[in-house]
Amino acid sequence: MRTYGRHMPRSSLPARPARGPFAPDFWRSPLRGPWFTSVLGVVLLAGVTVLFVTGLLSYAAYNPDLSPVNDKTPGKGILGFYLFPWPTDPPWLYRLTQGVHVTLGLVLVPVLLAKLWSVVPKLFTLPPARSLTHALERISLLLLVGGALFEFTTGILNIQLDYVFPGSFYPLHFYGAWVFFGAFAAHVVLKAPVALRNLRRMREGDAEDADELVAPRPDPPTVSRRGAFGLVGGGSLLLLVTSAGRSFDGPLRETAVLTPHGGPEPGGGPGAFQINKTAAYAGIRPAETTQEAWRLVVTGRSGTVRLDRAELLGMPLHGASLPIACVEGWSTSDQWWRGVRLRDLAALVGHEEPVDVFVESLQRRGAFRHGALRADQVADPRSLLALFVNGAELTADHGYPARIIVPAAPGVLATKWVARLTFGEL
Ligand SMILES: Nc1nc2c(c(=O)[nH]1)N[C@H]1C(S)=C(S)[C@@H](COP(=O)(O)O)O[C@H]1N2
Ligand SMILES: [Mo]
Repeated sequence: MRTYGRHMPRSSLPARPARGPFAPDFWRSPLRGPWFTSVLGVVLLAGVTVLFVTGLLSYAAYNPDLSPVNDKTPGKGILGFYLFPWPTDPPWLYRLTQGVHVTLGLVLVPVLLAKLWSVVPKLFTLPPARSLTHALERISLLLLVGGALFEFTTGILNIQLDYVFPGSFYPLHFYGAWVFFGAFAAHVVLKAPVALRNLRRMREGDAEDADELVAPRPDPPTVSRRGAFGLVGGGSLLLLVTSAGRSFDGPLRETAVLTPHGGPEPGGGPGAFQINKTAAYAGIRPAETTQEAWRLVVTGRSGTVRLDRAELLGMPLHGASLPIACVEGWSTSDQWWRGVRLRDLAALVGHEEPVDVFVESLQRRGAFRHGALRADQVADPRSLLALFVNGAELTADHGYPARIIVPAAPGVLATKWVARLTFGEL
């Protein structure tokens, strides 16, 4: 005798009972259950919220509304609503927010994988949709799981593989974040009450209700629930101690064994801090940076001036102690920069009032050879066209003859090998 489901018209029924992963008793782990899933869910609720907020902050830190180059998502429309001018204080702000974003993202990987494992039988329930609401719920789950995998994958590829998608990572990770977080928020609204009830009930010692997550015919346990949490937590801890060092330099940086440092290891001396792209990689020829060849071209309201290195050294020089903090999550401690204030250069071409600037490098190809800074960044007395670092001339790899350094700005805006500054409303 075949048995038929009660709610289904006969015509659409499978002729045989569900087999393989679609059969409820295919899933045997005694660990699966509402409590296991709820604990992981609550950890992700907190963690993903922090990831989303620090991600939005990183987006704002890029000055995304400044044309022509920083605005990489011109079609963002209403998704740009939260934008605010990224401040220049405290100077370590991006170091903190982006360090947290990347390190936490890595640390949550085992939790995310365990959570997906804990609910995987649900992906195989038949029929695929019982009703319109059920169909909508399953579509939102698809967006949730797909969005999570997409965001974690693009994020990890970006920090591990040295920009596999230069330029395109930014819009992908940006729009992916909105899809993921939209589905995440809907999921939380639907599931948080159940998850919290599950946790409370377990604390009070109640048995678990029968639940679709609980295996109907469980195998004997090979690991306790506590052991499984230990495995997940241990994995997270391992990722933490092998990646948090990227936010420091010196011996702590050496502990970040799992994470590439964004470029070759610098040697000793004043330039001994993280190098993102070397001069050779960026195609900077030594002949174009000599005293004879290099000129800084500064344009503004009153026209254009060309300055050689000697003329720049003749302007008032100022110092500032500032870190480099990359979107990849690594950062350096404060370096001692010395150079000409950006606001003095603006004044030189007729801008006494705070004004935006468009920065161009000698570099001809590749990402990050342009950058746009906002008027308040230009106005800050610590914002420099740096000529020296740690008491010596900039090294070629750190941007000789001149580079931008701005407090709290992401490393990507600290343009190296600067050739041209154009002041004016952007
Ligand atoms: N011209 C140019 N400037 C650049 C880059 C680049 O590739 N080209 N990389 C930027 C990025 S992404 C970072 S994080 C910092 C790294 O600076 P550092 O190599 O001196 O540590 O330089 C920035 N300036
Ligand atoms: Mo960077």
